[in-house]
Amino acid sequence: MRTQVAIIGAGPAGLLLAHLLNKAGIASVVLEQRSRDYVAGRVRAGVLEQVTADLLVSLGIGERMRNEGLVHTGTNIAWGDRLHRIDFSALTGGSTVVVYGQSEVMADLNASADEMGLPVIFGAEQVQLHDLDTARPYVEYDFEGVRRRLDCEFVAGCDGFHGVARASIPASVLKTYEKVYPFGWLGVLAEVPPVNHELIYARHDRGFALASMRSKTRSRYYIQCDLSDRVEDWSDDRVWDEVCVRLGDDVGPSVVRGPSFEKSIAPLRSFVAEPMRWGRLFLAGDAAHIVPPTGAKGLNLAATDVIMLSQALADHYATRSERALDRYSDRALARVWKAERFSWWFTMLTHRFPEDGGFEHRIQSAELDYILSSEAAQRVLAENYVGLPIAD
Ligand code: RFL
Ligand code: PHB
Repeated sequence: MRTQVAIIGAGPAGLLLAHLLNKAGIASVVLEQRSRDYVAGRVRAGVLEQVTADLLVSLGIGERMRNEGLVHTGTNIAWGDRLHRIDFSALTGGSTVVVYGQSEVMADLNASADEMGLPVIFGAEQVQLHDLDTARPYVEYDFEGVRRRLDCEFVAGCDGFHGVARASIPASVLKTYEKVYPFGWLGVLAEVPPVNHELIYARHDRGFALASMRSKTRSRYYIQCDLSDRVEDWSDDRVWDEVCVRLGDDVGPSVVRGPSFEKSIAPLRSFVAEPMRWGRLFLAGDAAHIVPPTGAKGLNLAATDVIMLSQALADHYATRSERALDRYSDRALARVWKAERFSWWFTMLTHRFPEDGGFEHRIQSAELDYILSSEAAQRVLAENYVGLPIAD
């Protein structure tokens, strides 16, 4: 089999790229090791930046998001038993975010890929990338028990943090930066109405909590937990008690409890691999970088990476020039590092750090106090949360 771009991974980055390339008249084949239901069913991101929402609309797959997504014009910080609102719209000249789950985005991307006949191969195992530093790279994989070969001109590594693409770049070329946080997030989904019409990020002495949602009848809550905690340690009652305490006296008592139907623990990490290109291989999304979820940036970064990558490939096929391809890594990384900075900062501001003494705690309180009393500081938060522009 032969194509122009072999895309490894059918998560948000891989499928969005397949759609973008198709729109630009560039052929691709997506190879995904897991099943379609597995990838689409993972409970992950919930907040789309304007640029991500606009991308879905421009690809003709924004219909359900427009009808069912919840547009939020602000967010809230619970601290010192009070709720403080950050008005994105007023602070940024009208920008908003859309609450629409990653599993819904995946369902829309898959349905539209089916309709358009985009080749997406689920169950492609043992993927290996070859000759990436030549003009004729190829990919080998097992499918239905047979080893197969896909010849291509470029490979897009959209295969997440544990994929093969980044690992195919020689260690002498790749530089990685990493920060691992000393806690995790326990997340639950429950069929109960959200406690508030917008998200609430809570800084509490017992640790961080986040009240989010998937719809007007489905809530998503997260609480900071120890890395050694297991899901079995957290009964629903214990989760709800902790959520209520951490959200503070203002909103805690209004939380509607109910049985959770998903409960998981995720570690928090910041990670960047540079460069995001080696020869004919280009990395995008979690394959190149991870952010702690506090800033809601992971899925959005995957979307903006593939916007830039599709532009570079389209420019290459139109002009046969290497210029845009050569610029991809620097251009993407400039935006990635700003999102890394914001996600790190928002995590440091709102979490309890086990090693912190009284000094760090007081500094955190002073910063929260400053932000909540300064319009300039709130604008910085708002501008980063709704998403920075994609620079040329
Ligand atoms: P993905 O989604 O990990 O997809 C990669 C795909 O590649 C496949 N794969 C392979 N395929 C073939 N061969 C191989 N060798 C392969 N190895 C891997 C995998 O099976 C998979 O299908 O990466 P992608 O596409 O870059 O997308 C990234 C996003 O999924 C991720 O950044 C977000 O979910 C992060 N995230 C959030 N992002 C936001 O923008 N807003 C949020 O509110 C938000 N909340 C979250 C989050 C992530 C979380 N967790 C669990 C990590 C909340 C949580 C709790
Ligand atoms: C979510 O709803 O899953 C969510 C929302 C905001 C975040 C992280 C996760 O910052």
